[in-house]
Amino acid sequence: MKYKLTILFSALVVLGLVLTACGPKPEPAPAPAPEETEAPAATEAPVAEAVEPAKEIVFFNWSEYIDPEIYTLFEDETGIKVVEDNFSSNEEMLAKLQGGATGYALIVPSDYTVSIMKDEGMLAKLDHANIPNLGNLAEQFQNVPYDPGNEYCVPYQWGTTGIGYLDSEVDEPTSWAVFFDPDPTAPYYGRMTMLDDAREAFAAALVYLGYDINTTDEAQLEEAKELLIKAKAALAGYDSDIFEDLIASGENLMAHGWNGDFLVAQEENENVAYTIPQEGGVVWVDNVCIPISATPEQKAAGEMFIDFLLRPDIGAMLSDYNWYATPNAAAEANLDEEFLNDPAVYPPAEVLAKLQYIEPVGEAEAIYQRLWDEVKSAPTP
Ligand code: N2P
Repeated sequence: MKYKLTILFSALVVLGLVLTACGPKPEPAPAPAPEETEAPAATEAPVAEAVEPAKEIVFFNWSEYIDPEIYTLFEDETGIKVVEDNFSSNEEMLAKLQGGATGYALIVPSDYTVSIMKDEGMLAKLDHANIPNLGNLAEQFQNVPYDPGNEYCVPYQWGTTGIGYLDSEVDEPTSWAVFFDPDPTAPYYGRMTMLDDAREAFAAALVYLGYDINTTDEAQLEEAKELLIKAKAALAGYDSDIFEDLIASGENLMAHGWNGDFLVAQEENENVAYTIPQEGGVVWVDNVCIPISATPEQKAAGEMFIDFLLRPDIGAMLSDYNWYATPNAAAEANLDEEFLNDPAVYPPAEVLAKLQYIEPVGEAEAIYQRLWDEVKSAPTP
C-alpha cells in the first residue's frame, strides 16, 4: 500500500511540475461553459483555458471551527477573501445544497456525509496538481474508506462525541444513563442539552441500548426514539453551536457534544471536562470538499485554500484554535506536546475501541429523520 501511494505521489509531483512548466493550470474539464465552446483555430494545440481563481469565496463550515486569523493570512498571501457561512449538522448542510443553494466554494461534511454526497454526484473531484501539500496528511488520512486517495475531499479535523460537564458541580457521567435514565433529583436535571442532530442523538440512544449505531432495524430505532423522548424531561433543549459555552457559564451542567468544543471552553472555565461514557460514543472525521455547484473560478480558489490549510503552520493553527485532532502529520511538529498527549483529543486505544463511525444507512435515512421529527415534536413527558 505504502509503495502504491509513493508511486501515486511521485506521479502527481511529476504531473504538477509538467503542468507548471507548461504555464496555466488546466481545470479538469467539466461541462464546457457556453463562452468556451468556440473551437480553437485548427492549427493551435488545444490548450486548456487558464482559470482565474475567484477573488472571494464562501466557506460553508460548522460554527467556531476555524481560527479567523487563517482567513487574514490567506488573503494577505493570495488576495482571496474567504467569507464564512455556518451550518449545525450534516443534514442541514446537505438539505441546503440539495435545495439548490449555490455560491459555496468549500463545505465540511463528516465521513458518512461524504459518501452520501459522492453517491448523489454533489462533489467536485479535486485537482491534486493544485494541492501539492496533500502529502502532508498522515498516511491513513490519504486513504480514508469513504474517499480513497482523497479524490473528492481532504480530511480537516477529527474528533469524538461524548459528554461535557462541569466537574465542580457534578460527578463524571460514566454512562449515557444521565440522559436516558435521568435522576430528577440530580443537579443536572433540566440543565442538560443534546446535539440538535438526528444521527448523533440516535447514536447516543442506540449505544446506550447496546445496539449498532447504524442499525436499520425499525424496532430498535423505535426503542431509541422512546428513550430520546424520555430524555426530553431532563433537557434544557437541543443545541449544536453553543452547548459548550452554556456549560462554561454554569447555565447548564452537562451536554452531549463534540470534544474540541468542550476543550476550548476550558479556556473560559477550567472546570469544564469531557468524557466518553462506558458504553462508548462516536468518532468522526470532518472533511473539506468542493460542491459540484462551485464555478471553475471558485473551485480554483477553493483548492488554493485547501492547500493553504494543509501547510504545517496553518494546520497547527487550526488545531491550536479548535482543539480537534489533526489529520495533518506535518502540522504535528508545530503543536504542543500538551495537545498531542491529551487523551481527550487523541483517545487511548481502549477508548477508541469503544467508538463507532456513523455510516450512511441508505433508505433508512428517511426513517431516522421521521423518528427524529417525532422526538422533536413530542411533548415533554
Ligand atoms: C465545531 C463542530 C465540530 C464538528 N464547532 C462536528 N462534526
